[in-house]
Amino acid sequence: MSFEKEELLNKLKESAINGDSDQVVKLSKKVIEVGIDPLEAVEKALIAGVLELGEKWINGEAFIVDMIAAAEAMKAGLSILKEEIVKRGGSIKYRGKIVIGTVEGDIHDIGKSIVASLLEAAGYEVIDLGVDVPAQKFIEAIKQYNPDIIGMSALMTTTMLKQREIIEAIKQANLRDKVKIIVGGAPTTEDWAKEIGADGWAPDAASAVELVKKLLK
Ligand code: B1M
Repeated sequence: MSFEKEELLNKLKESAINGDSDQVVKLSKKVIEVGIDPLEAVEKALIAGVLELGEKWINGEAFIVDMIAAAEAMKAGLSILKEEIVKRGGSIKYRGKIVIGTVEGDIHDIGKSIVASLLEAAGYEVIDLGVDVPAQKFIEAIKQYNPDIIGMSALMTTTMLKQREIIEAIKQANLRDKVKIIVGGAPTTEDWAKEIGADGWAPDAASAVELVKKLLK
């Protein structure tokens, strides 16, 4: 990687860690201007920054307010880079429709937002229900949008159990055969997905796109 590129990505990462949204937006625009791959900037600067600060927070060297500010800054950068990612994807005709959300009781949305952005870039219509999404809202979204896929993100061992509950609720509403369901989020695994009767699982955003392509082939 050239020195300038490495220096710019490090500055972007530091700005995300410092929760400096203005600087993150400025540097994200610079990344696009100098032709750095926006996906690389998301992975090597924005995600890397959140995880680096996450380690400090878990070890008590950073506080939750730092984490929240970093997450907001990271998402400010993602919104700039996402446009470029979609542009480079170049596709306008939708290849399918996905409703995605972080499950009830869980407000982690960084990973879910990255998955949503990459799916949009790959030419899918994505309806993002946000965070803390109860089963009823997923059910209403199936009726309202008639999506091909429901995607559920959970970041905690406690809230991933909601993924099972929401699949059961979709079954109770006689809608299970209308959609494919995929799950993800750090504590989830392929075995967990199978155990709860999901149609697929992905460990990261890029694999989530491949999984959707496979399910909608
Ligand atoms: Co939270 N938090 N947090 N946190 N937080 C974790 C998750 C934790 C592991 C940290 C720790 O203590 N070790 C821990 C959970 C432990 C457990 O499992 N029980 C934890 C805890 C306990 C908490 C609180 C309870 C802390 C507190 O208040 N005491 C609280 C809970 C709030 C709540 O949800 N009710 C809390 C709060 C927060 C913040 C709000 C401050 C912040 C989130 C900000 C935001 O999202 N807007 C936060 C953060 C940032 C973290 C860590 C540091 C980073 C999570 C993250 O964004 N990772 C996290 C520790 C860690 O993971 N290192 C931690 C980066 C992101 C890109 O990865 O989300 O896994 P991830 O997404 C990946 C893949 O999972 C996959 O692709 C993504 C991109 O590659 N993927 C999918 C994700 N969703 C998918 C969906 C798919 C497919 C793939 O299909 C639908």
